[in-house]
Amino acid sequence: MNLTGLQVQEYNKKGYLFFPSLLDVDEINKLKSALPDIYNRKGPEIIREKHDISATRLAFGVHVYSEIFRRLSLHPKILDPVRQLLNENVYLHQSRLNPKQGFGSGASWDWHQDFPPFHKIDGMLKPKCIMASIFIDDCTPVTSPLLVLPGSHKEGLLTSSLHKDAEGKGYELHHITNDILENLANKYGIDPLIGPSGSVAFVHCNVLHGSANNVSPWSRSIIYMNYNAVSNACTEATRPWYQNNRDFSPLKSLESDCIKSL
Ligand SMILES: O=C(O)CCC(=O)C(=O)O
Repeated sequence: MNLTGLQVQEYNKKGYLFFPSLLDVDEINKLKSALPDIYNRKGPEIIREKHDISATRLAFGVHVYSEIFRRLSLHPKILDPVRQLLNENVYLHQSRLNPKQGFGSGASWDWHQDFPPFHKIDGMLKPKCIMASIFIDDCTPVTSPLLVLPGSHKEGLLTSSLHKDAEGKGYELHHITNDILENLANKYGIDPLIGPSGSVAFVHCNVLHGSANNVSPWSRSIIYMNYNAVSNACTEATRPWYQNNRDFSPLKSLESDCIKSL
């Protein structure tokens, strides 16, 4: 898939591009059928919700242990636009699946950029990294969609403080203060990413984003694939394989039927 010049301009301006229904229903149904096995895994790559340990908050590294998600990470509709936007070869730094379960189990995400932990912990030099966000479920106004500040990537690395989960492991976020959020939200506004399952957003790693808890009865799963430019490969190896992939080999797209043919 080739982006037009206008689409590249829009990405540079807003820090994200959104494609409704980029993947079709058959592809999404195949991806959905792999979810129960992923959520039943017992390893440290599966992070539980603090207030409800029966609910998965994040499944890291899905492209490593799920063949269908590995293929998704190499799908030409995902990988080709990422390579075009970064203008070079890429590898997958991190993948994480967020089921955002309903009935309040899927808790909120404080406002953050993805780049700070990549930079400060994993040694990623520049923000040459894109979060491809693939909707596994419909994301609607009532299922607590991902909220982004369009254009906020232009602010660069914001002042933030490191937050770790209760056990001091699992995942790291760098929260910003309310003052910074208010300033930037007044300047840029806030866009909800809304669309049917199969929609895809390509988001710059410095775009400020967050979400509220999901009190609807429906889950709204999104898989986030964070691709980094090969020339920008990380230099630190403190975090585990499922958060900081150390294989920097340039990725090659598969055929467009790579999911359907499985
Ligand atoms: O899916 C969400 O609600 C937010 C997840 C998020 O912000 C992240 O994984 O960086």
